[in-house]
Amino acid sequence: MFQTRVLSDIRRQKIKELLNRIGCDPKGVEIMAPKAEHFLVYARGLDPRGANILKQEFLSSDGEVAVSWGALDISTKDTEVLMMGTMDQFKRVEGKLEEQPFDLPRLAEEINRTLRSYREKRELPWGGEPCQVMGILNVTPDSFYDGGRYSREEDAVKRALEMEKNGADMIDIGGESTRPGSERVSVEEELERVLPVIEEVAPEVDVPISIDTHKPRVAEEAVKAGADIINDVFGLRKEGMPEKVAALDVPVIIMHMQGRPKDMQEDPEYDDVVTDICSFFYERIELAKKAGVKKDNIIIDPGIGFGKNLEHNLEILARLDEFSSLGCPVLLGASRKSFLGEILDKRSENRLYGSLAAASLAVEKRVSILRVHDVAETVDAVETISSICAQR
Ligand code: 7PJ
Repeated sequence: MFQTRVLSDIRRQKIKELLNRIGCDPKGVEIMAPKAEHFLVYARGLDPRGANILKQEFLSSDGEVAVSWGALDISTKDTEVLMMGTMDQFKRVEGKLEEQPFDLPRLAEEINRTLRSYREKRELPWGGEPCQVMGILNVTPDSFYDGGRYSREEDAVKRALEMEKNGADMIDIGGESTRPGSERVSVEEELERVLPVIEEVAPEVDVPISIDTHKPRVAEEAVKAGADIINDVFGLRKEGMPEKVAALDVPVIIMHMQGRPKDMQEDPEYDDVVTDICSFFYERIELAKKAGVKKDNIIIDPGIGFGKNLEHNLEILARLDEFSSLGCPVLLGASRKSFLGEILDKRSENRLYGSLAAASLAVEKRVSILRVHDVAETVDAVETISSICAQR
């Protein structure tokens, strides 16, 4: 028996260990390790002439590029492409593209940056562990799971301290529910809800506090009161928000939402849910940078349940690692959300185990922050999965 088997998706270091164990020459290990890592890289908006050169370059390195028919006979203005190859082939092609026309040198740079972002460990702006837990503290009367529970200030402070004790790496304070069908509240109302809580909590806890708001005035007052991070579920769409975030110079979470909370769950539609959300992030990151926000301060979040049906949410979760190609830490908020209710046929009180399953998958798929209601349980899940993933 040769005892053949297909190997798991192991990372660079493990591949090198395996080659050493087989007894390869040390030079051979360096040459062969990049041939053992395979990638599919998608790009859009290529000039069809450039796409044809790209295909030739990959083919001459024994890789492959899928292009549209319209790109082959130059009948379209631009094309999507799917590049397929080993790390070694990507490196070789990148070198050759530097000499080519049709914006191919810039494509080479983007491929290089994308592969680097995807493969490298990501740092959070405030440092610490690679995967961190954000505890949710809603000071709203109407949030779907904890609405009304922590609206009194002393209850909110108690809850924040409890989450910190349970291992929360940050606390997210929100004064406006964004559940489907919810209505917006005024700036004054939101400030009245969150400011006293931030002022009470900030001096008591050692972990950063984020303010869940899309309004520039609330963001500013909250930071003055002691908040360290802005969590914007509207993705910097409120007028003046990008400039405000830049001026405050704090980390910001840009979340994707299709539509508005009032009507976002009425038949949401995408061409390809992950591609469409990534396009949104590319556009928002550019806009934020133009307004003066530092790239290192941007965290992205695909926004589970915000203008997405069950199938959309599941596909986002299955392909979560793709978002780390953008070079920003990724946050996931799946805790007790209604997609779990749809899968399990359970109310929000009984969705803890489903939430932990989603959180565990997210750790494996390179997510940097998990926004959750159940801190102690999630911290255990994160530590377990992180220890396992460190083995590959
Ligand atoms: C999210 C959020 C989320 C971010 C809410 C709930 C609904 N902020 N705020 N990501 N969800 N960044 O608490 O489940 O998924 S409100």
